[in-house]
Amino acid sequence: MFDFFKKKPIVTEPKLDNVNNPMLDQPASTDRTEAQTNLKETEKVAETPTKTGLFARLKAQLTKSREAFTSGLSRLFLGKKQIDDELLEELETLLLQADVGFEATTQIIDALTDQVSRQVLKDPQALFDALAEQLEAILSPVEQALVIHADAKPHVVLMVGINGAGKTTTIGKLAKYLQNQQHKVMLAAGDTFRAAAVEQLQTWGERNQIPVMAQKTGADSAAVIYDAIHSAKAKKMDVLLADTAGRLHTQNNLMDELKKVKRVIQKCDADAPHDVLLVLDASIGQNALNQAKEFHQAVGVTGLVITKLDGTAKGGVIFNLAQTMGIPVKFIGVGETLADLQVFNAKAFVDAFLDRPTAGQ
Ligand SMILES: Nc1nc2c(ncn2[C@@H]2O[C@H](COP(=O)(O)OP(=O)(O)O)[C@@H](O)[C@H]2O)c(=O)[nH]1
Ligand SMILES: [Mg+2]
Repeated sequence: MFDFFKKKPIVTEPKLDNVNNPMLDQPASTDRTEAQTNLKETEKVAETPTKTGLFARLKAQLTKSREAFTSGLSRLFLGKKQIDDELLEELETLLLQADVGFEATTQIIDALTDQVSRQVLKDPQALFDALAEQLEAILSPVEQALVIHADAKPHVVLMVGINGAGKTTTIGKLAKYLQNQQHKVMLAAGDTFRAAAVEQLQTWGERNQIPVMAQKTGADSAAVIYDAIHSAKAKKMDVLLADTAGRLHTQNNLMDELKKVKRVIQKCDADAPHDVLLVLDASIGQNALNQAKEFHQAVGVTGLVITKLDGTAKGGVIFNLAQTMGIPVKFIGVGETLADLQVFNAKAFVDAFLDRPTAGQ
């Protein structure tokens, strides 16, 4: 699997058709120069994607979630000329199976039933279009981009989430994204529990010329981030992305630790953290909801990053999260390369989820 953090220096002779395809894994070698060249190819993809390219990528990466849902939909509609109660009931089951969740499903089905009874919807195609509208209406309110406060210097972003959710990977992608927007970015290696975590961030920072503030494994996470804020202030950084340990949300002591990190940060800057981004792995489905509730209660989450939407059929959980939590979705992760962090766009997501063409395609 391609992982730009863990990846060892790469390839001696890349095949021509592999050069621009960061999704294709490459055999390891020790040639550092070639590795860097190859890494740059990966990064180029992040810097210059067109709108059409991004949509095509999103659509390709959402294949599993889409196929699970739309194959069921086409079976429902097969041979149907009219909309009846049975069709709506089956649609309800399909939405629940797709992890859309009880509340969002109920809202959708109620709205569609109402439109059918008012004879606004006359055939399955009209129902499909109305379904798309409803799905978009659920996601639109949570489509809120990350806004960097220009006067914060630094705008502190605390990344939280359980082990393996994709925090550190997302920090790398986000750092690149913000750098491309001309922000000066610094990273704080706040995951001091895992020996490899500090190194992972440092190596990546070195490769990408992004400063990383770190102490040794076992250091106090709050202290690392506190020092990093001071340093970022002195260096007039625009953004500080702070990594934290992947803590199990059911372990109160770990939640307490996060609360402490937040308290300590506030001693440095009363407005910080300016954002607390919760990274959620979409492939855990409904469990994402419990995680969101617990983290939100503990540290007040300002935005979500939903990762691993590629390779899972549980992408529908995003509707569930939007409907029940209403927390802004800032970004989605649809793969392991730098280009695979996308600013969340409700319409593009629904179009990719339902396999509808989108504007500009
Ligand atoms: N397929 C896929 N893998 C991802 C995505 N985001 C992260 N990962 C992988 O998930 C694993 C755990 O990520 P990591 O950032 O170390 O998680 P952390 O423990 O929360 O810091 C790594 O192998 C990442 O490459 C994503 O959007 N898609
Ligand atoms: Mg990590």
